[in-house]
Amino acid sequence: MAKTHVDWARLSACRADVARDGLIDFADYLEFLNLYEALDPRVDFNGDGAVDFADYLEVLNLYDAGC
Ligand SMILES: [Ca+2]
Repeated sequence: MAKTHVDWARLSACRADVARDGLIDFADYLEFLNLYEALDPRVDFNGDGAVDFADYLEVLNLYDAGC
């Protein structure tokens, strides 16, 4: 799978980089799933105070969009 390079200046705004390594790749998806399963508030991507399927859909959109 190809990796997408992320400009470090934009990293703080790149929410799809869940693993915080500067790349958008499968590691981010796996990290998201770990946090999602733990109901970690860091993956409340839509900011509604709950970790649920809407956040899963949001991260897929962010992942597709890249940074
Ligand atoms: Ca949410």
